[in-house]
Amino acid sequence: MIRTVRRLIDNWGTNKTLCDIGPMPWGDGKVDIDDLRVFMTYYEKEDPPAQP
Ligand SMILES: [Ca+2]
Repeated sequence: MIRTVRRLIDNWGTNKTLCDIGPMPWGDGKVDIDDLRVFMTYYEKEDPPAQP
């Protein structure tokens, strides 16, 4: 997860399609906060907070 965020930040502001996932569904041609937001949405779905 950290590695993916790192890659996103490394490519911040570029047009790397690999990291360009937001806005959904096809991205907008640049790596920015929308992509981080989409990624976080996926992450929360895959790994929800631990139950008490
Ligand atoms: Ca984007």
